[in-house]
Amino acid sequence: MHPYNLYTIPVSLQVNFDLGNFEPCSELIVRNLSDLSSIFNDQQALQDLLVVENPVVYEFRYAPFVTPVSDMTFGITRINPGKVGNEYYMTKGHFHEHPDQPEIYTCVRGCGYLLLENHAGEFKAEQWQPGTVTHIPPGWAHRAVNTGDGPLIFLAFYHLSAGHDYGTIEKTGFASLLIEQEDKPVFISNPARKSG
Ligand code: M6P
Ligand code: ZN
Repeated sequence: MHPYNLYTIPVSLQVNFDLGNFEPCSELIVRNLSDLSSIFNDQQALQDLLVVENPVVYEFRYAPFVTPVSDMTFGITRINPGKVGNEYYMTKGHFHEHPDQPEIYTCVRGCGYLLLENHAGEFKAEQWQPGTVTHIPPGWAHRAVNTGDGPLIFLAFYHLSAGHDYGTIEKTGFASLLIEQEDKPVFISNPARKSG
């Protein structure tokens, strides 16, 4: 049994696209830099930053609209602007636990990229600006990267039961990193990449 309310009658909530939140909201997850230490390439830069502070890298809020026969879920994520060394702030990234589960992301503020990789190691990067909608097919790990000076905010639509598998992509790392060079985002192959 999951702990969520049952929504058997229609219900609405109100999103603030500037702030990247919505009301009413009961489920909030905050990821600070110390929660994300394994995903950044420059471990020295990471340690140097953590000595000074432990900033919020991103927050996500979600509303699980669970009924006895369905579990559509709405989420909104705000990634703050920032870098670790020259690598931009980004989400942890995950596969879905259930291999038949897709997801739709919609960028509403800021700019960046969605990095995607499947189990065969095929890599794709989708460039984002407000209004970009990306369909994530089943079997593709997904990570959003904020390459802008302000927050990157995106909506997510998925089934709660899709689940999060963080471990698989964490083991190998994504094939490419996004770093800043001469004020521009540049893809480089991940030096810490291990074969899956
Ligand atoms: C979106 C959805 C959530 C996800 C969140 C943060 O809102 O895909 O399911 O949890 O982004 O991403 P991550 O779980 O990779 O940290
Ligand atoms: Zn997902």
